[in-house]
Amino acid sequence: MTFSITRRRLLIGSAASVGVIGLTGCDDIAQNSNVQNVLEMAERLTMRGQRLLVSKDKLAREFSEADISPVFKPNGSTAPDSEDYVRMTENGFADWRLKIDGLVERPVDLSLADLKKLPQRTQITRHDCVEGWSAIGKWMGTPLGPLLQSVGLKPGARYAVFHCADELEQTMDGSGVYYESIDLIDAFHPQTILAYAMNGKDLEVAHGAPLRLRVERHLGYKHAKYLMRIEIKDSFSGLWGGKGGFWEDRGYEWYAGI
Ligand SMILES: Nc1nc2c(c(=O)[nH]1)N[C@H]1C(S)=C(S)[C@@H](COP(=O)(O)O)O[C@H]1N2
Ligand SMILES: [Mo]
Repeated sequence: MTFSITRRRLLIGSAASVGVIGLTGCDDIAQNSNVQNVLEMAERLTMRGQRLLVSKDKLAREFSEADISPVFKPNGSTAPDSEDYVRMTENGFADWRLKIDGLVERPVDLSLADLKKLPQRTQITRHDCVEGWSAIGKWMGTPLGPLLQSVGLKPGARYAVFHCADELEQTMDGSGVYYESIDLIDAFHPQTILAYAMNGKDLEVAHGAPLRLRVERHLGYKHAKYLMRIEIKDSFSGLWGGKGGFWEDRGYEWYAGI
């Protein structure tokens, strides 16, 4: 993976900023469980700090049309190559369905047309990737909270897990499939939307067609593209590496608040 060096450096940067010193080798992080523990502790502190400082409905900054970046870099997967996905692109995603299941009262399968009939929200926000670039884009989609409310959350529901169509890393066991998760506080945040349009057009394949998450108070890797399924869960157990996301399983913070 070509990005990993810069990503690891950034991770070290954030560890240093919370007072962890003496990190030298990049690859030590993944292997050294002490460092991993310190990072996890730091993450919990950061999350508690942010949740105390930032009210749960505080909005990310929104921008004007004039601020929209002329170029918005596509990143990570930009053209999923699975047979199923390629077939869906060929007929404009007419056969694509978003499944919502897990700890819900009424599991559903929604088409793109179904989603477009739901309440809409448009927001112009800045996307910040840990690799050190940002871009401002206009996103339109349906707010996630009311949708989850409409399918009914069961007792114990704590996380929304986003399963994607792409494998960012080719592995024998499928563990390279992209996935992400957020808690229900972020799921019900007013700027958390399932976006099907960007800058006034249907979402392009490079940016996650037909549907991606926008979770505006978080770093780029939380914004899962190529959504296939939202699974409501009480924990991350049984999910790939158990850390709640593709990058999280590879050492990144689960709570990527900005
Ligand atoms: N399914 C999936 N979602 C993903 C990724 C990916 O590789 N696969 N990359 C993430 C990262 S690191 C970033 S910065 C953004 C990039 O979004 P963009 O391609 O619209 O710029 O998507 C995020 N969501
Ligand atoms: Mo990113």
